[in-house]
Amino acid sequence: MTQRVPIVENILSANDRLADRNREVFDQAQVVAINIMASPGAGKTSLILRTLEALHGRLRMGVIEGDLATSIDTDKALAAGLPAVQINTGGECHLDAVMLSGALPSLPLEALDLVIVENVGNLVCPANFKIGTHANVLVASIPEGDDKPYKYPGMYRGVQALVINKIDLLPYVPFNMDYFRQGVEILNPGLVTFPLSAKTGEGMTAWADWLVERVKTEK
Ligand SMILES: Nc1nc2c(ncn2[C@@H]2O[C@H](COP(=O)(O)OP(=O)(O)OP(=O)(O)O)[C@@H](O)[C@H]2O)c(=O)[nH]1
Ligand SMILES: [Mg+2]
Repeated sequence: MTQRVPIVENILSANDRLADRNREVFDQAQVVAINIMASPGAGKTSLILRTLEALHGRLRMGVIEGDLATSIDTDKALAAGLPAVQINTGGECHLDAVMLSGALPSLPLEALDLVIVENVGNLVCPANFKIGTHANVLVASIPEGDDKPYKYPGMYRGVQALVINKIDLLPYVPFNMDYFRQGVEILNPGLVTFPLSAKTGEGMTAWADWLVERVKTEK
């Protein structure tokens, strides 16, 4: 006789329990944590580095960098003066709560207000794993194309804010903003969006203000 074993459900619920524990660790340290997700090259690291500048003197920020194999992004964060910890997923296409819990003791949480987690560049896997952060933010970027909400709905449904990066490229790349926004609105009505350029700095103030407000409300 065969028996059905709900392994996937068990793995996910074990992950969720650990995600709740991570959240408690952040809350005890009075730190707000943001999970940044995006496709490879959308500009997550560039946004984080610009955010550090934009928040100067307003919030104390740290970073957890998720990467398949390298420490390239962590090295950039450390060079910019950010407390940063590296998680190498060993080929996994997303971070999970176990990985995050292993990284937390390496950050000086008591000395921080905000921790930004850069998830692995991917528009599919990270959406399925809670890690214990207070908010999920998706970074879309202009060169990826305006059809991405329609093609990757899971990612667009599960976020509390959307950054539209690389707006400096709008004059050069075909991108119908109305079509893009309609797709977002169907999946996540009223989602707060921040069109910006991590390259030029345009639009960074509204994004930084949202982070400051988020930290005020959660603390
Ligand atoms: N034109 C333009 N280029 C940008 C902008 N933001 C990032 N870039 C460029 O896009 C490329 C990828 O940026 P990253 O910040 O490394 O992107 P990422 O999402 O962290 O990439 P992975 O960690 O590899 O997934 C780099 O060449 C950046 O210089 C922007 O606003 N405008
Ligand atoms: Mg990066």
